[in-house]
Parts: sequence; structure tokens; C-alpha cells
Amino acid sequence: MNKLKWWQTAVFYQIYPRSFADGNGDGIGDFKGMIEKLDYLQALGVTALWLSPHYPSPMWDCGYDISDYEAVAPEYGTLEDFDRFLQAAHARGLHVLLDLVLNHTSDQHPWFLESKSGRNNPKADWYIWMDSPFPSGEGPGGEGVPPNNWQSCFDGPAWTYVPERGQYYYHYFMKQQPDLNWRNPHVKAAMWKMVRFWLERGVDGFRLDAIGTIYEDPALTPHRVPLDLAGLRHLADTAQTPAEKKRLARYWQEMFRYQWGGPGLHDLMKELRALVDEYPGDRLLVGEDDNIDYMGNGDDELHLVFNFPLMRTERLTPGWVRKNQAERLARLDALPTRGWPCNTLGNHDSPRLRTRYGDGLHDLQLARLHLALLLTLRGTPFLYNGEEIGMTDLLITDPSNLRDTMATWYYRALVEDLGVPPAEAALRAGRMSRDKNRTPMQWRNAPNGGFCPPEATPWLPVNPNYAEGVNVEEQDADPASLLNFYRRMLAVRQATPALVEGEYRPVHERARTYLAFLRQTASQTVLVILNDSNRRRRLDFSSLSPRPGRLIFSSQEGAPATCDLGRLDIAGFEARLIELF
Ligand code: TEU
Ligand code: CA
Repeated sequence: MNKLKWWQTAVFYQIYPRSFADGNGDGIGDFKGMIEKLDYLQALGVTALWLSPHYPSPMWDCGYDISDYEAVAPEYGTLEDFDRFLQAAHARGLHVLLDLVLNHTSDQHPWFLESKSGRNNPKADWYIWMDSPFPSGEGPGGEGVPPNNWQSCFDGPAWTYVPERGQYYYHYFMKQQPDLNWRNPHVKAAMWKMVRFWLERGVDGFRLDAIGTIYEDPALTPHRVPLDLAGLRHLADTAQTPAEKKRLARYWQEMFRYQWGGPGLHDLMKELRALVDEYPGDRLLVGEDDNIDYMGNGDDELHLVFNFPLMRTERLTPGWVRKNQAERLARLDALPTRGWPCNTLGNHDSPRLRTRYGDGLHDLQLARLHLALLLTLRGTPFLYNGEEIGMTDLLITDPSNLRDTMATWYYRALVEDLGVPPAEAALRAGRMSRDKNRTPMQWRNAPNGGFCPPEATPWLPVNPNYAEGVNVEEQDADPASLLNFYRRMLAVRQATPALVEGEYRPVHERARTYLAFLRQTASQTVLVILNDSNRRRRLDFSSLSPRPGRLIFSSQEGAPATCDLGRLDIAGFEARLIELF
């Protein structure tokens, strides 16, 4: 395996700093807590970490609104704490990626404060400022009308007026997250300086936040959807018929198409790649985008982009996974320098894997099966903290407890603009909020799930199911737990070259109730069988080899060590891995 890079053999674990571990007892996760949990992560078997933003921030978007790129949020610790964390992670063989938010800053960032102060200042052109197309005084607030009908994907119109300048600024996300003007070379220089700041401290790379939003259509072409954001989200909540759902999908695509993927991004990614390549150790760039085009020729833009299409389904059926793999792998293979896949089934923006892909009856079995899928597909897997103990979504029903401001905004829009009754609005806002999948990590069966002391108030409520076995300490002691399943699978993956570097070859492609594929190198072939139903079945894989196979792993106790390929008895929801000879 020695020709592979560290990030090709890695298994990543996303830490959401605010919710991971509270080391100083104030109800907020921090670097002290993260340092204390590094042994846990090492023993789990992951080899690399991605930290969601750890920078100072007014927290309008939970840290994705950064007010100082070269510092640490005071509630998380100091720069010295960060350095200690990085060193301690490296000492355990764990690589560390930071979150790099390029598209926008906080509206409290000194750059923006200066920029908005008037039309003549050194930073006047650092953000995207536009005049109203109509003379002032004609608009509803006496300030003219916005430059066009573009919407923010979080909080209504994408343009916010600033009287000091008599102009509007553009924001794809919250109005507290103004978009930087990346066509200004000074912006680029300032951001690259920041990138070097962290590379020089020794970080192993970056996950690039929302890169698709960096450049917009320079012509500011208006969209043609007959709705605003609130109307679109409302439709998303209420669409029933296939026709409505189809229209909804078209509207989502149409509404934002001019605000994404504007010209310039390939050159920018090339520049950033050249910059990180100046540093030793194969520093990594992972794009928060599914577009394989941003891998350039395979070796001159991003190293990885996420296979988000895999997640875009209500059920991870065998058919869905096969189709996804066929499409993705063909496209990656077509790059001049062959591309490497990167799979994930959850993050801080999406419902929890166990909740989302459960069927309400076999959620835990399915969670196991899906983790097995993620760890056996070809490519680098990204896991999200809490997945390993089967954490579930926690619905926040009182809008005043919401911390995800896009949900707070939606609640208000539903009640005030769309006349939805408050109780129903609260439910819908809770469901769309990302708070439900960001609740604190559940370490023990103790008050606050052991995340913070009993007397502290955690920043988001802890899911009470820590008392029903969804916690690290109790699962650690139970050999049959999800956590121990996870550890075993991770160990098997790292010890089985075909699972790390092998080709993917689907077999039994017409099977609807199970997924079967080979992972294959010149010297090893592994058959992976994932039974997607609760029925046991007898399967015949004798066409693959006349000889018996050797059991590498089974989620089921008592699976035979030697497998007759002609008569494989697979239990309901079993994940079985067999080496073929
Ligand atoms: O998300 C980018 C993004 O496109 C979001 O719209 C995402 O689809 C949405 O959160 C799903 O509900 C990144 C971060 O992951 C997210 O947490 C930030 O809020 C966003 O960028 C702005 O920085
Ligand atoms: Ca704390």
C-alpha cells in the first residue's frame, strides 16, 4: 500500500467542536475537551480528524461566520491550546483538517466593518456591493430596490442595504455572512496569508466550505422562480404529489443557479493547490461540493470532493448504491490522473444517519449495515461524531431553544409571512433545523450525557437517550454494541489491503434485497455482502470461485470461519466480508 498517500488510506472523523467535549465545564465543547478525547479517537481506529470552524465568531451560523481567521474562539481556548491539540493529535498518528470558509466572513469581521463604513476606504471593494437599479426613494424602505431577485439560501433576500454606503451587499448565506469579493486581488492575498498561517502551524489540510458559492454570475441574471425563499421552503414542507415534488426540485435548482459556480473557480482552486503543495507532507484539500470537475485533471485542483449524491435519497437501497457507484467511479476514472472517491453519510448539516436511513423498525441494524457500507466502499470515508454510538436526531420543539438561525428565521417567516399556526411552524422549524443533528456528544449515562457537569447548561439540549444506552461508556463495555462493531470494522478495514486500495466490482447486480460487490487487488479479493432485509437468505456465489472462502468479518455472531460459496447462509441485515481464493 506504500504508493498511496496518507489521505487515501485514512478514515476521517468530523469533530463538531461546540458539541464534542466540554473540558472546562461551561456547557460548550473546547480544545481541552478534544485533547482529553484523543485517546478515545485513536482507540476507535480513525486516523484523521476534520474540525468544523474553531475561529472567533458571533455564532450566527455556529462558527461559519468568522470574525478573525487567525485566532481561536475564546470559548474553545487559545492558540496555545490549539497547538497542544495539534501536537497531541499528531503524536497519536491522527492527521488534522481545518474548516476553511472562503466565500464569506462575519459581518463583524474588521474587513467588513471597514468596508461598510463608506464608499471610500481601503476595503471598499472587498465585498460585493451594488447600487439599486432604481433611484433611491422609490423602494419600500426609501432606499430603492435590491439589485435583483436573488435569494439567500438561509434568510430571505440575498441583498442587504447599508445606509452608510447607500448600497446593497450580497450574501448567499445569512445577512451576517457577507460574501467576499474574490475578484479583488487584495482579498485573495489576505486569505492566502491566512491559509499559510495554519499550514505553518502544521495542519494537514482543509475542508473547503461551500466553494461553489465563491463566484456568482457577473451579469446578475435574475432567477425565474415565482417564489421567494420562504415560499420555496414552504413548498418543500408541503409538496405531496410526484408533480409537486418534481416542480420543487426544479425550483431549487432554478432559484440558485446564477449564484453558484460562476467563472473563476478552477483557476482559484489551482492557485490554492499550488500554494498547499509548497508545503511538505501532502497537505490535503477536500471540497464541500460533489462536482468532480473541481478535481481538475485529478492532480491540479482539489484532492477530493464528497460523494454527496450517495446521501441524496430516503433509502440507501442496493439499487441506489449500485447506480451511484457506477456513475461516480466512471467519472473519477475518466480524469487524466485517476480520481480518488470520498464517501460520507452524514455531517453537521444533515439528519443523523441512524434517523435518516432507519425504517422505524430496524434502525439499529440498518445503522450497522450503513456503517459497514461506508467502510467497505472504495474511497476515503468521512464519519460524523456520534455516529459510532448511534446518536439520533433530537427534535427541538420550542423555537426559543433553536440555535440554528436559519430555522429561527424560517419559524418567523412561517408565522408572520405565511400565516402558519405557531405550533405547526415550531414543528416544521425544528425539523428543518440543523440543531437536531448537532446536539452534544453522549459520553456517559450521567446528567447531560457526561458532556458537561450536571450544573452546567449545555449550549444545545442533550438527547435524553443517553440513558437508553446511546453513550460511549456503556457501549464500550458491551461487546455487542454499535461502538464495538464500529471499532472491529475499522480494524478490519485497516488490516485488509483490498478494502483500502482494491477496485470495486459489483456482483449479483439484479439483487434487490442485498448488495454484493468485490474489492480486489492483484493479490487479494474480498467479497462484501450487505443484506438489506430482515430475512435470512441462502446465496450462491460459487461462480466467483470454486474454492471455499475465509471469513474476514461478520456482524453476526457464529458465522462460520470457512464459507462454502455455493451455500452462503446470510442472516437478516448481516454484513459479511469473505476473502476469496
Ligand atoms: O454548507 C454549505 C451549504 O451549501 C449549505 O447550504 C447546506 O446545504 C445546508 O446547511 C444544508 O441544510 C456549509 C456548512 O457546512 C454549513 O454548516 C454552513 O452553514 C454554510 O456552509 C455556510 O458557511
Ligand atoms: Ca467548555
